[in-house]
Amino acid sequence: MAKDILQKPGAFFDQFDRKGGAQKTTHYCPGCGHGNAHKLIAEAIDDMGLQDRAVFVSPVGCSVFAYYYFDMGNIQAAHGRAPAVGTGVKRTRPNSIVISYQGDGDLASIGSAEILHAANRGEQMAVFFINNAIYGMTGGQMAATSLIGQKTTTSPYGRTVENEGYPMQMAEIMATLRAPVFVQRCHLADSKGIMDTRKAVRKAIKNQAEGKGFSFVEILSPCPTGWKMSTHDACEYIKTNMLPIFPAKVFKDESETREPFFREIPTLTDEQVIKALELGMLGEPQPRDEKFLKNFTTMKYKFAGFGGQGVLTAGVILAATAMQENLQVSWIPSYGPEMRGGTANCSVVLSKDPIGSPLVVKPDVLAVMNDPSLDTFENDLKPGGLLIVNSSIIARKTKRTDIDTLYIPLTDIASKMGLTAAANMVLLGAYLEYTKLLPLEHLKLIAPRGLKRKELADKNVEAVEAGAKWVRENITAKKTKAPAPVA
Ligand SMILES: Cc1ncc(C[n+]2csc(CCOP(=O)(O)OP(=O)(O)O)c2C)c(N)n1
Ligand code: SF4
Repeated sequence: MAKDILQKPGAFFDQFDRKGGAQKTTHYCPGCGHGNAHKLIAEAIDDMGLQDRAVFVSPVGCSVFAYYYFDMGNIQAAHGRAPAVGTGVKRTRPNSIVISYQGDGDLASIGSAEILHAANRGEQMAVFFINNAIYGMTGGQMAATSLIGQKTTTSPYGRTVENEGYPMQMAEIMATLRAPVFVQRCHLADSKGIMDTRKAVRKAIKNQAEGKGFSFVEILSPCPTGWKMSTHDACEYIKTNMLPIFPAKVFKDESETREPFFREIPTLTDEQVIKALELGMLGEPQPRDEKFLKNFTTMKYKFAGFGGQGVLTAGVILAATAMQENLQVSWIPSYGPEMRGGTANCSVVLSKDPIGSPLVVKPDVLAVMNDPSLDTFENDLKPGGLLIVNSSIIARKTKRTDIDTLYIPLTDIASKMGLTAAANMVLLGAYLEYTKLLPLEHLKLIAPRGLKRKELADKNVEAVEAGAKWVRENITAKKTKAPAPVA
């Protein structure tokens, strides 16, 4: 005799580990639709034998903790960015089954651009959009999908068309795009709705497994807590209030006619990667000794100036020079918004340990090439830090008295050599000569790399030497801002 075995789908963990004790209940409120939606997805993945390939991208919202439930690959995306994260997963691992799961605040508000573009690109993923017409997690604020007249904490008199516009009909919007293969809206308000949702969930996942493209399933889902209703009334609310505005139906289904498409993983040899990333410019590291690395204290830099003064390149070259000593490095640029006369800056961190954040708020060393840069960053420099001022352009002196300052005519030195643009290399040469942080030889090795024109490469080395020479001739009392260099 056939026997039905009732048990949790295998794609769920046996036990839902949660912080703070409760191990046998979920963190969802009683009557919440997220639990049902999770179960339908887990069953489908399980029945289709896709668990080992599945990657669940959870959103910011009540379902942020989906990784406590789904026993599969899990990534938690920044608010609204699940489709972008899913895109990255799918493109690098085309064999994965990507589940992008989002609430209405996540998908239809903050993430509206991400979902539109992922859908428009036809990313090979299944998107489950849990529309409960409210921000559940944050305590019931109005969502893009809240109904006209719906009272929420941010629409206490009810949503109006005049103030907040119409409820956003995401399934309808998705169906206008050419790329999506399957778009359906369903609901969890009763058994029939749940069974329809079950089928839609399966179709979306099957489509992905068969390479058919982007599937979007909108699921109207009860939020008794946010709506301040009993579970029963919440289900009735979906039927009487939500379904007339958000009809449950298939908006588009080309699952049968679409040609399958399976993206291939680009395979690159090490040589190709090195060439593509221009890592060849670095050459092999030439570390001095273990002691240098061990004693190195983290150094943070800010290089700032006009676009075209080479401040971003100065940061890259310093970071690459430090890599010669096997140091960990980070570099991030920041571009000014103005097309002309704008400022640019970059942050560089050198460390013997992995770098947690590339952001530099309080630099140990600040190099400024123009007046606005000095004005902007002067006060950020750490007390006792080193300020390098391009005195060819900046006439004023710093107001700080608790720092060490070098005024160097960087642009004039570079111009005399016939290459004004090399002021950035003059800067680095002067800095390393002054502090002895890293060997000048490393810098001279790195400075010309990446430049295709041989004469410019030579000029870069010349500029490094000119900067170092200027320090030797003009600065008598050298100060070491860095760990004592190892001879
Ligand atoms: C960048 C950012 N902005 C705002 C928030 C606050 N926030 C957390 S969850 C959420 C909305 C969640 O609502 P929804 O996506 O509908 O999911 P639900 O909780 O209803 O399942 C917001 C605005 C945040 N965490 N991050
Ligand atoms: S607040 Fe709403 S969406 Fe969040 S867990 Fe509770 S019922 Fe579910």
